[in-house]
Amino acid sequence: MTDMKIGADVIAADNDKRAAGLAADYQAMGEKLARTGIDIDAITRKVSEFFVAVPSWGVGTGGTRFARFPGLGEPRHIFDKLDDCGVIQQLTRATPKVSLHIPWDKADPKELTAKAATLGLGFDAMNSNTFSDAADQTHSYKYGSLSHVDAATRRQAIEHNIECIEIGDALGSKALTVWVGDGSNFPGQSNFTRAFERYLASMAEIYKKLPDDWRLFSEHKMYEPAFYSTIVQDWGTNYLIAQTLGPKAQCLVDLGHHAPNTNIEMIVARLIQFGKLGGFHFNDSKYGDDDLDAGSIEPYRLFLVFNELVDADHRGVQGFHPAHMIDQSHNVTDPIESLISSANEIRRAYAQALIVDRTALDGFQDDNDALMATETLKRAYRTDVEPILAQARLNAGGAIDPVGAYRASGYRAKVAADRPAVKGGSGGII
Ligand SMILES: [Mn+2]
Repeated sequence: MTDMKIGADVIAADNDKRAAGLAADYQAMGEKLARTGIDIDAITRKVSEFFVAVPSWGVGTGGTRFARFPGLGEPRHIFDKLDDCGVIQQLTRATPKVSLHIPWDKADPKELTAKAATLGLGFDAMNSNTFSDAADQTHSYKYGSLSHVDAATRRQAIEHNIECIEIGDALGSKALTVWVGDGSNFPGQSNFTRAFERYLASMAEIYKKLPDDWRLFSEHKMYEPAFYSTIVQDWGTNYLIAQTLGPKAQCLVDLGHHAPNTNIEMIVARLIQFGKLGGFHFNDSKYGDDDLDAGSIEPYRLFLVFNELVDADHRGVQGFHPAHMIDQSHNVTDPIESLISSANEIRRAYAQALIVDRTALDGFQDDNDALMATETLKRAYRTDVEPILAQARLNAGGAIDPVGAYRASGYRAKVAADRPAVKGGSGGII
């Protein structure tokens, strides 16, 4: 039984207003692409098959170290969060899976599975949390978790990750992303080598418990919550972890976890070349890990990342199936609208990368024709692929204009009536 949160009539009415315009735009774009030998329907089909997971924590309003300002109708628990994720999927048809964070989303796996099924959702990678203390835990993570100096604290963190695998196994998940806050705030506070040895030994314990068809993701982050050193500070360390642990261990690239101006697309290429690209946390940033909406600051960089992914696909890289997830903080927008918009931006970058003329690009690269090589990328990037994105949504039963249909539905006001208002004021990213 399905329990879609937006009425089919609401979506149909909104689509009706826009259908003629879309048909004309799609037709015109199809003719334009056909002149360069591209079949628009083939691109639309590929876009329809591209999905990005929504993080359960993303549907709540985020915050900064200054404060958090909750919005209306904040989800109270994982079942409310799933309702919100269901809305995003219903309208975009791009986000059929939800990524859970344990212990925040802990609930009976049978109830979670049943609830998700009514919304047409499944579960993506599981996320552990050993960067904050749960109410009932024995040992604190104030000074680290998997790399902690105390063996009992490390054991507790290992057991938590193993529990995440067990819960995920019951939910049909196939990957664990290990979240840590381990690091140091002062030079001398932590011995880099010994801490990393302890981290690797802990990760090896977790790796041993992975089912055969699972993957283990580690994620690099240059700073925060520790501000002098973090245990997985860059992609080189991330690669060393994946290489040390074994074939089921791969690296996650969170676009916001790099210094400004870092050539992230090149990191992506390197990880693909050596079989260690596990997937992405999509977001954008201006200065640091601001967790802004994907494509909001540097859409060209997002396109260049997708250019590497499509290139890998084009070259037929074996076993290439990166996981895609959004990981961002929504502080001043309705989180549902931000996630809808981000899912679209991610698909946009993918569609633009799909129309790059790769034969021409190869030729220009071999001829050292830098100008035409870069122009080949720009030509694809400048193409307005919105008709393709909208048509993909429409074909799959979604909305031509998902934010427009969402606003027309009055969903936020409806849930605000059911869910009590949350008082803000405290700091901390949720
Ligand atoms: Mn992340």
